[in-house]
Amino acid sequence: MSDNSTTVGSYLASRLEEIGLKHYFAVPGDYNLVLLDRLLENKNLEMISCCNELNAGYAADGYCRATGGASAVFVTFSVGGLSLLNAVAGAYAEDLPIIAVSGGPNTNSEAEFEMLHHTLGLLDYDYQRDIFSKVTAEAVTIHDPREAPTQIDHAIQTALRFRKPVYIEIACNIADAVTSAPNARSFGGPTASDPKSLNAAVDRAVELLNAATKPVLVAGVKLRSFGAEANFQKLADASGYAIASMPNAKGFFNEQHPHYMGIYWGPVGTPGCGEIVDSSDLCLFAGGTFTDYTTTGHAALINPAKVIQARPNSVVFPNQTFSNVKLTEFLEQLAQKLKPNDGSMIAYNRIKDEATPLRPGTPETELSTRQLFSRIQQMLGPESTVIAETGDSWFNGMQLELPEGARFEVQMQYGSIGWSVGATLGYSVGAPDRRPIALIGDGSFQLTAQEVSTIIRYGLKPIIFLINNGGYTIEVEIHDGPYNNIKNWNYAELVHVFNAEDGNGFSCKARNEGELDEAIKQATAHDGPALIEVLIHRDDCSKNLLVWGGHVAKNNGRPPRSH
Ligand code: TPU
Ligand code: MG
Repeated sequence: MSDNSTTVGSYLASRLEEIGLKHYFAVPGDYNLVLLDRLLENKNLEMISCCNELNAGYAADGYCRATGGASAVFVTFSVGGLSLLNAVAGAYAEDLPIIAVSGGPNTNSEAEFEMLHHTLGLLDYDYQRDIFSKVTAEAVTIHDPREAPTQIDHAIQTALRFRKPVYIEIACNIADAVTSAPNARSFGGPTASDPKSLNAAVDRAVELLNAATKPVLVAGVKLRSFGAEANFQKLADASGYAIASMPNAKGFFNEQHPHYMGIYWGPVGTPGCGEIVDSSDLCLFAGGTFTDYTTTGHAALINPAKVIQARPNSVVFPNQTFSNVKLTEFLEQLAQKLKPNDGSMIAYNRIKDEATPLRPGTPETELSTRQLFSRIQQMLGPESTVIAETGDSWFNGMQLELPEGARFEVQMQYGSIGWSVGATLGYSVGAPDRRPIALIGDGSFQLTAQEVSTIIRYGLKPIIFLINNGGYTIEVEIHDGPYNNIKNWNYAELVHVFNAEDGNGFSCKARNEGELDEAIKQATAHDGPALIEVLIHRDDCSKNLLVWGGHVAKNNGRPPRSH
């Protein structure tokens, strides 16, 4: 092979390295084995072998969250790809640039109308790419090695620019085919705003916000994906406004900031915070998304006439829209031009509640979620990342007060249970200097439990709180039935199963406060992964879940409209 040529597989590996990846997640199969051989030759990338493709996809999701960049996952055709699909759809919903790569049929198979294993048994060779095209920003099949560099580069660029997953299918006989060596180029993130539109949007916002008496600022989930957290912080400092975060943006703004009120989440938000946002005469939502979940069944009193929405690529005022304005540039310019106004902060200080610290019970006191979360609160430091699975963990996790530097991860747009086990794996790989604390309900854990084995295999060190409340409590509060009961497991014992002869996982069960304190002490001191199974009464859940469940049920239960 000459100096300016390489193989398609090696080309892809080099590009992944160039955009900052140090790892990728994989499950092998005969359609991708040669591709994996080429990847393994790149010593700057490490393969993380997962138990199944869904979990590998969730791990790739967690890796993006940890690094702020892209991630990659490699699977085999159809049996692997379609299993990965749900995680990629989640990444689409959550604006995470996963590069999903599948091996594909030999290029001669299509030409010769061959029936193939792992397929639907039809002479259709494109269906997996077609399916992925719905959940990615770009889906390509590589059949001609000469086209591979253009296709790969374009897909990677698309993922980074739009913060969405992309799908690359590489025919199994093409991974090893010769193509151009990668040439120098850069892969940029989102493009710049249209200057005219940006200026006009900033002028309009300055005019309206400077005229308001009690303006507030709310952080939304798109701030991070679109690189706008730092400029949001600048705007918060410069404006003096009271600041709230939407639930899926928890931790994107420093919770220790003197102007931070709490979580804006309708009736289940931080007491006082919603009242200030809803009574404000003008509210700037930066990167917010307004779903039934983030607004508690649309019970948050958002009045469109008093809202400016800064979106990733546009700014929407009550009666005016400016397109091609990038969120981060808009916030940066506003920070330079707004006149400070602490009207909303003064109003908040008048009504805010001082939290009353919870006193511990005796060592024999049966565990409650409140006591559990007051212990988790004490564990948090600047290096902590809390990963909260769908379930009561959302509501209890949301009430934790994050020290400066601590982070919080939640998959609230997509809400696919089981996500957090894979995401904890991927997050731990992507951020080796942080120690994730994962809050996982028993029901969710049962979907993806085996990936704890991969966490053990690679010696990662998250602390998992497995909350055994005997069922799908969040579902109980939305709509109960016998389907919300689950089979109990000996969750703590699973770690021994996965440890087998060489693993170093620690686990134990905590039934009361004394056992919990001891468990946390041991888990924290353990130099390896830890799982604490906490036994919680089936009816013990946060007040906020009860309220939220009622609102979501009401929203789901609206009768059909008659036509
Ligand atoms: O704290 P808790 O008991 O609510 O959490 P747990 O035990 O993890 O239960 C979660 C229950 C749940 C279900 C069954 N939450 N959402 N669902 C519906 C659902 C089903 N399948 C997927 C993949 N995602 C879902 N959100
Ligand atoms: Mg449960």
